[in-house]
Amino acid sequence: EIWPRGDEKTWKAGIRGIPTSVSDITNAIVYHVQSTLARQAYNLDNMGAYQAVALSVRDDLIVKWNETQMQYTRKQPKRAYYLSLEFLMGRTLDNALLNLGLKQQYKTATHKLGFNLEDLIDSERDAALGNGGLGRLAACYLDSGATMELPLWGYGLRYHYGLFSQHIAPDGSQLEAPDPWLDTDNPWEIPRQDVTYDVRFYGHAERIGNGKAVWTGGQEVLAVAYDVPIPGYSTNTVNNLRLWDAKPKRGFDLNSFNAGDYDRSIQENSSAETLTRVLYPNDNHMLGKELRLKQQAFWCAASLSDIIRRFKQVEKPWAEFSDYVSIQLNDTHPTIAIPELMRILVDEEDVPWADAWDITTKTFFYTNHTVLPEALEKWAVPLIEHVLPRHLQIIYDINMSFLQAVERKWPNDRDRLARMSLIQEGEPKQVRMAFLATIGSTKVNGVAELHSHLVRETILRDFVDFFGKSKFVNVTNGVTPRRWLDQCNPSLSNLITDTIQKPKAVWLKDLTLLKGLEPFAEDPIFRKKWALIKHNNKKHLADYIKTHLGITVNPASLFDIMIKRIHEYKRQSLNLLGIIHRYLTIKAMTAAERKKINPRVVIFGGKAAPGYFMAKLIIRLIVNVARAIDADPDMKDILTVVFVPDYSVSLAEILIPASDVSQHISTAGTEASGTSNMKFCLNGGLLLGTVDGANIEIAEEVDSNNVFFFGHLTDAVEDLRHQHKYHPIAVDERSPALAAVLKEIEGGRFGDASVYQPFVDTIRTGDYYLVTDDFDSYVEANKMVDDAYVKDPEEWTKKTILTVSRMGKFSSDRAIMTYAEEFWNIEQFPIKM
Ligand code: BZD
Repeated sequence: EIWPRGDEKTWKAGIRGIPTSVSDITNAIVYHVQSTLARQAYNLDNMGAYQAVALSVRDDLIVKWNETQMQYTRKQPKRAYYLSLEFLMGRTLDNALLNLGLKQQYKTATHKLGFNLEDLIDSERDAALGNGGLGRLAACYLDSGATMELPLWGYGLRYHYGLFSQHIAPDGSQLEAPDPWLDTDNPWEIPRQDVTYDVRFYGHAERIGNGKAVWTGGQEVLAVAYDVPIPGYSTNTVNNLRLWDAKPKRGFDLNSFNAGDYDRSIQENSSAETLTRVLYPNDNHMLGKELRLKQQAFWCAASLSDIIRRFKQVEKPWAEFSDYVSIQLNDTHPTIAIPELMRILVDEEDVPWADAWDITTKTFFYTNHTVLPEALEKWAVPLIEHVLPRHLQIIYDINMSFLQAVERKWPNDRDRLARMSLIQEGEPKQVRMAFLATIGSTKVNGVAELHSHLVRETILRDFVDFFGKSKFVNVTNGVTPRRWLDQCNPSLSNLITDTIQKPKAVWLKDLTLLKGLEPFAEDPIFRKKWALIKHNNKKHLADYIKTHLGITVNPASLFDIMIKRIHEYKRQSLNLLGIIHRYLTIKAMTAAERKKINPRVVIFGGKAAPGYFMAKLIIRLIVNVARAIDADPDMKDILTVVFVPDYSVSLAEILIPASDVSQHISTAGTEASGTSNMKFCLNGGLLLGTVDGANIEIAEEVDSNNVFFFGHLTDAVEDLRHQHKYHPIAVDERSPALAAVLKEIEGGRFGDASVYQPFVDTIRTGDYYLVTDDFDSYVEANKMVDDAYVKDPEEWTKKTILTVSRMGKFSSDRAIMTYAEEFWNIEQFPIKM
């Protein structure tokens, strides 16, 4: 190897190491205060100190990031790429310090400079580049990929506005405000003005024979890379999350500008920049907007160009592409990458169609996250034709050869051809993206056992018949124990370390070692320490609620938490109706009876998609029920309901460690997995849930004695829905208790009844999510929770210890290693420094 320029020794002498002594760290911070921020000690506030600290940590990350990327480039291991439209990262500073192993040093260093590290950590704003579970899963997987020392990169979009922030209006309804998170400097990204690609939209595609075509005209937009370093925990690996920003290709149209047409000259500009303006705030709902399709195409095209440029450095034939590259599709959002890779291979690289298809299908893997029909992506054919004319041709060609193969297998089965076609007939015709992702991939996976089973039995049944069972597999989701235990619940993490006698750096990377806690469930002294930690976490949450909402909650109460996107299928409604039932029951009691009740604090958090009327109405009713209960002196210290506005990753880090019970109560068969259920259990909260998603596997691991299950099972749902539709029975008959609750809402107890009538109607008629059917058993399950919590606190604590000790399976390290070994065929690649 030849040193590129100058004197190697001089270069190497200048290369920065990672300062680990407190004095080197304070020097680095002061340097950034003085030079980068141009500020001084006397005018430095928490925000400024946060920035200086973040910049010095960024320097450390970059050292390891450079080393990691250089070693990948030199050795060329096979790499995997995680394509996700969402990465819900939350805050970075605390996580980076813990993963680098520098938190203690920074604590001392900032203290010496007159600051409290925890306050600085709290000054950071969340990177909310995702809606919910799907986006947060992507973030956990990046953490695990780096921690497991895998050559794994993420690709996404650099949205200038993250998920909207939520406010509550005086009448209780949700108000949305934009989230301009990049307005304050973002130290966690490295702009790469040198890494850019052109992406084309619109224009004209002309076939030139042999399956090839030429695509010209239209609009060209520039994709610019921004790199976000992803440090592994206690390793040298720092992987990369590459986010694309859209820029106009030419600054502005000089001709129109000179002709005095200023508006026109900047039009192209703004249309390019709109592309990465904002994250779409819908989860589990398909919205057929042109801009969304352009976002998908822009991100897929840029990412593939980048991956291919890297592949070309190894100078291998195209046939070996999938020996160097695996690409995981996070839901169908990046499905357009399949025809895009075909386009590059066939049109630009002269690879014959059949070979190109072989390469493509070996490269891609598809994760499905939902079986809800309204969430499955379908794009109108005329829209694709307009925005991506060449991709539509390719989709038609793929469909043609696929349907020919189906026809060979099942001759003259027209129904089957219609069912399996990538194109759904209708006005307009639509492209079924889940089908395209399925036929273009080597493996298709669901995210929990039940969900994967439903994928095989329902939406992709015909495809299982065609391809065989082995292509359709399960990888149960996981969560990173670094953020979701060590970072958010340090006291519990420390107690675990002391108890199982394994170094933290060992058990946090092999979560099955939590098993070592199990014997201590029988140790009363240990239980006392354990329970005290929970109590302190509840106090911490109570402080937050007091400061931010002015509501007093007693940490001695049972803390019952439900935090997730507001959705009818998730059934916040069931929780709310259960609360009203509890309220009415307590109202009917004598003062003496009330004294015996175990006080409960029910906490909700979650955002509704701005266009989702019913979800927003549910928020409004929650808030107004909370207010009515708060205003009722009879409920003091017995029942409190809190809606925590603007739920986020950083709020979850306060809420989750403080729960005694959390609710995961979706209609059976609707919640693909759920991941917060895992986080709660990992922090010693128990589940109140339906037999759905990953709840089932959690119960299998921790023992169903330690989970409060209720409600109908998945296989009953279809019949019940049929009954509601064709043989409806009044709520008064199905559940008198629920009927009484609905009457209170309709009687105006929680404000103008007419406002809430549309919500009540969803339950009275149709009841698609089976609230009526599950209500009574839900109330029963809540009684079991109360009894277990009050009657035998020691037994309760035992349950929580046993639960934590058995949560090893749900580490995202296990999940990412499954993807690495069984899908991507990539190997661990430790970085030596
Ligand atoms: O994905 C969620 C599922 O609902 C959960 O059950 C599951 O645990 C997680 C992770 O697998 N799905 C989403 O969060 N989906 C979205 O956020 C989304 C966003 C845009 C478009 C469609 C869906």
